[in-house]
Amino acid sequence: MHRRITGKLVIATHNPGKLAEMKELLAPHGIEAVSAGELGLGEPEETGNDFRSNAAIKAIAAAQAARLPAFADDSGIVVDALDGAPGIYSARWAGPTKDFTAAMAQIERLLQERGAATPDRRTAHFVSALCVAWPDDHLEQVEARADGTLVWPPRGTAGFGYDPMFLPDGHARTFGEMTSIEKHGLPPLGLGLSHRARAFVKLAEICLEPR
Ligand code: ITT
Repeated sequence: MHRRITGKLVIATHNPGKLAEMKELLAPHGIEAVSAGELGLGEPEETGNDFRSNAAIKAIAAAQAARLPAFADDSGIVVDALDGAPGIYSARWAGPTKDFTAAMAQIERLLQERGAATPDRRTAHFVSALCVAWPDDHLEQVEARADGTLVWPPRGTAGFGYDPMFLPDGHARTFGEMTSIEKHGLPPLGLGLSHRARAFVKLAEICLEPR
């Protein structure tokens, strides 16, 4: 049985870009959200082997610490020509200073080493695994992806992380050139464009009242 989210929800992320998007996605559903940072919660070690298990680790840790339902996202970019890297290590490729300009340059360097110059050799997808954990250990989990190609040089200053390098299929602008509303691509713009918005649509279907 799926469980509905009611009352207060902890957003279990320490990434400001994700936090802003997760708050925006929740806003129309009238959920009272408080961030892990506001509650002074720590960051658990992400020891899972896939997005789904790392999302669960983060949601469970926050739900236990706050004694409230907690909502976590584990995400990353999967580059086909790099055998799926950086994947679940997407945050780590930016290093302790969270330098995503350097992380994007590293991807580009590896793509060039492999001679991946044309769009068909530069395909990639973002993945978002979302998990809501309750203090009694109940879990709800969903996952979605957004497909596209990697451009160089990066374009746009909106968004966060690898957004300026990612051109979603069927679009002429990178996520870095889109407003967050365009990146979500939710009604009336569409049925979900980003990995996170697409996963959130699935979560909303099972855990939230219709907006
Ligand atoms: P939390 O664990 O605290 O949520 P984090 O940044 O460490 O924050 P992840 O472990 O899930 O989160 O790392 C995912 C990385 O992938 C993240 O740091 C981003 O740089 C990148 N990423 C994920 N979603 C993205 C998006 O929508 N646009 C651009 N980059 C994204």
